Formats: sequence, structure tokens, C-alpha cells
Amino acid sequence: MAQLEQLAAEIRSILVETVSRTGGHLAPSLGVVELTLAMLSVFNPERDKIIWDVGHQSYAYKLLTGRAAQFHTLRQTDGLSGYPYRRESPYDHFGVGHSSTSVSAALGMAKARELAGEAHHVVSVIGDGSLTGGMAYEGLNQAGATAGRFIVILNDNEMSISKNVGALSLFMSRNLSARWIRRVKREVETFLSGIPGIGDDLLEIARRSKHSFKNFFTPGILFEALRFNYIGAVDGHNIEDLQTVLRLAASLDRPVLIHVLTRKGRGYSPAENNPVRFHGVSAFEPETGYQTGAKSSRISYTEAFGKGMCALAEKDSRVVAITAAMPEGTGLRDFAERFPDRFVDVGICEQHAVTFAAGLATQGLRPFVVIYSTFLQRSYDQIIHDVCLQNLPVAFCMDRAGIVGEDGPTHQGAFDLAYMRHIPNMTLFAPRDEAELQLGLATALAHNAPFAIRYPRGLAADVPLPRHLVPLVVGQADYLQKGDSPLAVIAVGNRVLPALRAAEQLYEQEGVRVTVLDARWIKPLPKKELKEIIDTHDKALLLEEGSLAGGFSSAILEFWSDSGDLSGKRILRLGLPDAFVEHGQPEIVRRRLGLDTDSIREEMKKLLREK
Ligand SMILES: Cc1ncc(C[n+]2csc(CCOP(=O)(O)OP(=O)(O)O)c2C)c(N)n1
Repeated sequence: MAQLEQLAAEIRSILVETVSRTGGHLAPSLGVVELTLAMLSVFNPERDKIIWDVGHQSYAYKLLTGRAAQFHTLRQTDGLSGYPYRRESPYDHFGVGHSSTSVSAALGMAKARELAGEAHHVVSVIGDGSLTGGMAYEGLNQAGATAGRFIVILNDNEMSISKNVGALSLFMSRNLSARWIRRVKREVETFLSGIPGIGDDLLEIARRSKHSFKNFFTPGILFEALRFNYIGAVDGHNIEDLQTVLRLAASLDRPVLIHVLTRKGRGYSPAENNPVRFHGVSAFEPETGYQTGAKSSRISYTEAFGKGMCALAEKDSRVVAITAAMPEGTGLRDFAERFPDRFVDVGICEQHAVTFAAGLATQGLRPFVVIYSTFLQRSYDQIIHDVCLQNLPVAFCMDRAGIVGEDGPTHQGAFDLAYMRHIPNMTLFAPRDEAELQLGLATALAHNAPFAIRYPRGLAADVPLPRHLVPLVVGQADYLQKGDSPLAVIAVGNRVLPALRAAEQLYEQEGVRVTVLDARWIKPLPKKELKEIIDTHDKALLLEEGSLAGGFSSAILEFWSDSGDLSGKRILRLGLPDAFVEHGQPEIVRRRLGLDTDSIREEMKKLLREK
């Protein structure tokens, strides 16, 4: 036991030292060091399946399952992934990055075990934040009714990225307080004994009940109703206790839920004191926790978005902002403080967020659903069935669209243009800079129908923000440069400014001036400008930071083809390939994909040289 405790301390110092250089999910991983050690001392990952939910807390597991030597490459290009990844290790039993999948995946493995007549253990480890996601309950519901031996570990630190939300979270944290239980007990006793005639008998029955008051008011009743055996709450930093309950759970031939209490950031005081900032952190000074990355004077797209939302909400009382457990990440913290009644954090519930917004919209409100591009994938049917089919004015604000970098394939915002643009009634906009982003928000508010805006991760272009948020004309593109060569470049979103820079460099280097169009609109397409361009140019370079299959350039090809304009033209499309884009520093990822300024310029030269 002393050695395990020493190992826990060593793991913590490696985590802090490494993540201080690479950035990453430090606080979640620090919180489960003892739990990881206990699991790996009771279970055998060669055979037993350990499924981490989200997987951002699996760093200690990586260290202990053969990856210590590569750990310094965490989240770097060609290095270790920040999440469990089946390709990376045979001990990563399920690939993950989005939340609330672990119970379902583990249950599938338990069923496969049954069919194969095998006897290994299957364990899902899910956080209280991830337990707000509906899919977790779908898994628990099936598990309780069907599964044999099956272990779910609830890692409860009362935090999602921010403070956890929702009734279940309130229930769990409340009933862990002995004072609250005593108060309820007193109140119930007073109430029962006050009922004339039968009150004393009821009180006696309550006292004799095989469920003590404490059990009655612990989360046990919820999970017991789902036919799980509930064991809890266990101190998640006591390895010996954890081993005892894990062994007990492993000996039972039925579904068991172990409720483990942990502290996010445990053992590193900057993270314990500020678990929100250290949930996912960029490089920092290990001694102080101070973030080392040069603080830029430029604002990020997310900050420009947050300011734009506050400006809209000030002017229009119908504006409501909805986040799915990411008030900080989506830039809505100020909004939440200034307009608390019109801010809703629904938990990690992207599907519910969209239908909830649809409900608000039916009542005359103007909901803005703010969800990262990758997580909104979950809401595809809700967007179609609950919003677009009824043509409701819900605005979708898709942050982290395009390359996100270090979080890798589970998080790249590759597909939103493709999954949004084919839905009837949808309008789809991608700004080239933070000013257009804010004008896009005003346009969304003025537009009485579904509207989606996609914008990237990272620092914005450093252009002045508009003084007045005047709506744009829907479907009207913006010529940034008109050229006299046969080539036109048509770009959208965050590839517009690199395309313009590439065009300027081309002019400096070769004296050739190409046309550059900021298309702005993916739907409806800027048909007038597209027609002008195809009529006056023989070659076009189409550019987007989204999947080529079904995205922006596909839409343009469809339009030109349908209008019979394509014959004899040379069109080249640059965007994301039909492959999942791996993790790495965004500038390297873009260079490898041929989407940086240099690559764009060289493609222009090649196109111009082609006969
Ligand atoms: C579908 C989805 N939505 C949002 C996120 C972003 N996200 C990553 S971790 C996290 C909070 C998870 O909280 P919890 O499960 O309690 O784990 P903890 O970090 O507290 O250990 C969120 C919202 C995600 N990974 N997946």
C-alpha cells in the first residue's frame, strides 16, 4: 500500500510536469489517480475491459499501461492522443472523446462476453458531468434489466467542466450532507407525528423500515430503481477502500454502481483551487500554475462571439443563450452573469438543448444554441425534426468549426457544413473574421427561420469590431480582390484571409492578380457572384476548412453543374479529406492538409501554370 501511495505521488508529478508543457486535461486526470491504481490492481486490463467516459481523465491509465516512455509526446503531432484510442494501445478498449458513451459501449462488451461464454470484467467509469447526458441513462436502463456482471463507477467530483448542473447533481450533493439528512429526518418525523390518529403508527413504521433514512435519501434509491446494486459513497482517494469495493463488485453477478467521491485537481493546489481553468489547460509554470503562453492583445473568436451575444441581448429581450455544459468554452460566461434569466446550461445534453430551444422559439423567444461543431453532431435529428421542419427561428452557433488541433479526430469540426447545408429551411453562414461573426449574429436575430454560424477555434483576425450590429444581406458574397488572370479563389470562413494573403504573395512574387471572393454564405449560395466568376474565369480554387464531401465546395459544384456552367473549366477543391484528421498543433495539421497560406499559394501557381 505504501508503494501504491508513492506511485500515486510520482504519477501526479509526471502529470503536472508533462501537461505544464503540452497542455491538456490536468484536473480530471489528477482526480482519478488513486481510482486508476485501484482498478489496475484489482482488474487485469489484458483481459478485463475498462471503458473511460470522455477519456480526458485517462492520463494515469496511459502511464500505467505501457505508455510512460512516450508520455512526453501527449497531444503533440504524431504523439500520444489525449484520449483513449484503440489504435494507440490494446489497453484502450474503446475510443472516446465525446461524453456519455461508456455505459452503452461497456454493455455491448458485456453482451459479447456472454455470447462468447467468457468471464472477464467489464467496467465503465463515468463522471457526474457525463451522467447528465441522456445516453448514459439509456445504457443504465438496459443494463439493469438485462446484464449479468457489470460494473459502473460513478466518478463524482460535483464538477462538469464548470460546476455540474441539474436536479440529479443537486440531489447527490445535497444528500451527501449529514446535516441535510438530519434536518429532513426531523421534518418528516414532525410531519408524521402531527397527522391525527395514524401519525404515530406511521412514524413507527418509518423508523422500523428496512431502509434507514440515510439510505432512503442517498442516490442509492435512484440506481437501485434501475436495478443496480449501489455501493457508496466511497472515498476516491483511499486506494485500500477502493480496492475493497472493487473486489466486492467483482464478486457479484449483477450490475453494480460504485459511487466514488473525488476531488478534481487533487494533489496540485492551483488545479484544486481552480478546477475550471485546469480542466483543459494550455502550457503553464508548474511551480505556480501561471499560464505561460504569451497573452495576446488579440481577442479570440469565442470572445468576439460572447461580446456580440451580450450586445444583442441588451437590445432584444427575446434573446436566450443555451450552452450544453460549456459556459466558459463557448464564451458565454459574461452573458450568464449579465442576463442570468436568459442563460441556460442544460448539462451535456446537446440533443435536449436543440429541442428545448425549439420549444422556446415556438413561444416567440430567440434562442441561440451555442455548441461546438463536433458536439452538435449529436443533435442532427433534433435540428431537422424539431427546428427546421417547423421552420423555427433557432440560431446555431458552432464554435471550434474546422481544425481544433490537439484534441484530435473526436473534436475536429469537420462535418458541420455538410450536415447542415442539405436541411431545408436552414441558412448557413461562415464569417472570415470577428467583425463578420458579430454581424452574422445580428443577421441571425433578424432572420425569422433556422440559422447557423460556424467559426473557428483560436485568435481572431484583429480587425475592428463593428460599432453597430447591422444585419448582413443573406446570400451576398464579398469580393476582396478582382483580378485579371484566369483564376478565381472562392473561400469561406477561416480560409478567406489565408487565401487573400496567398493571393497577395502571388502578386508580389509573380505579378499575377487573381480574383478573391469571400463567399460568406454556404446556404443560400451567393449565386450572383458565383455566376459572375464562372462566366469570367477559366479556373477556380475552392477553399474551406470542412469536409470536402458534401461541404461548401460541393455546393458550388452542384450549382455550377446544374446551371450548365462547368464545361471546359478547371476547378480545384481544397478542404478536409475523406479521412479523420489526427491530433497535433493546428499549424502543423493545416500544413499537412495543404490548407495553410504557403500551400494555397503554391496550388494557385500550379493551377495558373496548367494548360
Ligand atoms: C458530447 C460532449 N459534449 C461536451 C463535451 C465537452 N466536455 C468534455 S469533459 C466535460 C465535462 C465532463 O464532466 P465529468 O464527466 O464529470 O468529468 P470530470 O471532468 O469532472 O472528471 C465536457 C462537458 C464532450 N466531451 N462531449
